[in-house]
Amino acid sequence: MQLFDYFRSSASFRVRIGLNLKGLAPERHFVHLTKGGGQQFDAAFTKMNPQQLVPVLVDGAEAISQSLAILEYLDETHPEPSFLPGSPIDRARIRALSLAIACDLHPLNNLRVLFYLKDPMGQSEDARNTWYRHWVAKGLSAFETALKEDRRTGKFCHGDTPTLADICLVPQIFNAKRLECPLDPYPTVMRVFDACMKVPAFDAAQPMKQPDAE
Ligand SMILES: N[C@@H](CCC(=O)N[C@@H](CS)C(=O)NCC(=O)O)C(=O)O
Repeated sequence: MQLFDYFRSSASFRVRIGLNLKGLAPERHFVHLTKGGGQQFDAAFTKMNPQQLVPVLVDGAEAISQSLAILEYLDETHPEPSFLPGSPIDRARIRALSLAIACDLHPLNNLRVLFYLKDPMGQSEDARNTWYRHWVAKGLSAFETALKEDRRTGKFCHGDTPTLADICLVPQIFNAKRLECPLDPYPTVMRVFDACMKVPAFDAAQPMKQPDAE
């Protein structure tokens, strides 16, 4: 397998965690998202992913985009340890937590959205940071309530082993820290984050431990 990723990309970070949890080490290809206007716009990469977004996982002749599709593919092809354990209702909760971050929070703060706010929308860096922190606060505050008020929350988001929900949460917290978003209001989220970061698969996947880190 081959992974096309970028050290700072949180969607790529999700996939790196998933690969580490499964004990898989694909060949790595780094796609710099800003150098020379962004290597995600190169013709060869665009052919693999017309969305021009990382990550992309190539398995044999097939290129898979979308981090959650990649993670579910890895889970189906390498079932242990499971990212979606338990009964259908357990899996529904894990998916709901994962999608709250991957579909509702993360896209609003993506690089191309922030760039568009700058040009052509003409928003200052302060205004863009306000936008960023607003959506992080809204997303994490709901996530905190969902974790705190559910007895199925354990050491991790759902039970005592890492699931897809933790894989989505951790990169989002790294982003929030980088943009100096206040995290004190989310003690349950941060307890789970700290537990995840003690797991070597999460720790080794973090941005500054990647070969392309700057
Ligand atoms: N829903 C996609 C999101 C992928 C995504 O937004 N990737 C970002 C990095 S985290 C990217 O490639 N951005 C490039 C750009 O905005 O031009 C997934 O989960 O894979």
